[in-house]
Amino acid sequence: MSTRFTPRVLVLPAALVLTFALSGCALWGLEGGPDAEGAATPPAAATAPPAAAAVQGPDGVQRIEIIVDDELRLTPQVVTARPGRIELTFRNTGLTPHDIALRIPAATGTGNINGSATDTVTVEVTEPGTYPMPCLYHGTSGMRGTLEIR
Ligand SMILES: [Cu+2]
Repeated sequence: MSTRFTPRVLVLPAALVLTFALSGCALWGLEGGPDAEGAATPPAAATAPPAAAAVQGPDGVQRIEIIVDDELRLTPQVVTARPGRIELTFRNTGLTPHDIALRIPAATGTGNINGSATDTVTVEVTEPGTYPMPCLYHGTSGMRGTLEIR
């Protein structure tokens, strides 16, 4: 008389195990869980040394190219220059869009820079100081450069 009941007892635990396994995968997603090398890893600290914007022509404008990438870095992260006109060219070598703000009086930022795109901004800085260049999209992830006027 209990032979009709036995299959149900076996099916229920199997269904619970299957549900648990599937929800476990969905919970961690691509990050892979606590023991995996997941997306929770913060961006690598800047290791590139400061680089100086350089005058390259008769116009006296100091120029430098800054790479922005999918690792949420600016390379170089620290740009040095003398007071005067500085042309900053931001080249996005990745796929992730960025928007670099320039905390410099009277300067505008780049606006959106799509993957593989480039944006050039010229600023005039007369006062020596340290001027932040944060990414408006990834500032909370630490994506920030600095312009040092010496
Ligand atoms: Cu960004």
